[in-house]
Parts: sequence; C-alpha cells; structure tokens
Amino acid sequence: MSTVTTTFLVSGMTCGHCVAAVKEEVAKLPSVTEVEIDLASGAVTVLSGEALDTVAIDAAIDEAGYAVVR
Ligand SMILES: [Cu+2]
Repeated sequence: MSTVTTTFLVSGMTCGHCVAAVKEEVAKLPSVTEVEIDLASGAVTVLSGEALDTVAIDAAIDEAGYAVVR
C-alpha cells in the first residue's frame, strides 16, 4: 500500500488541547494512519493510504473548531 502525505496549515490552535482536538478529528478521516501537528506553526502533516478529500479535511477541522488556512 502506498502512503500519501498531505500537509496544510490550521489557524487558531493555542495549546496541547487544540492539537489533540484537531488530531482526533483528522484521524477519523478514511485511511489516515498518522497525524503530526506542529503547534508553533500550525502545520498539520497527515499520512494516509489514499489521497484525502479537501472538503473532508476542511469539515474535520471545522468540526474540531478551527480553520484550515487556504
Ligand atoms: Cu488549546
């Protein structure tokens, strides 16, 4: 199985709780195997078995209470 790496920026995260909330929602997306988040920059790196749907990513981040920077 190949691994797809998706990176994007999330605004509004200020502490470890924010990171955990975003991580939890992103981890629910189909085929996601790993989620790395850098709190300082807001950079989110997601490893998944299939390409992730941009709309689904936006919805997941929105669900967590934050916004993707586009
Ligand atoms: Cu927080």
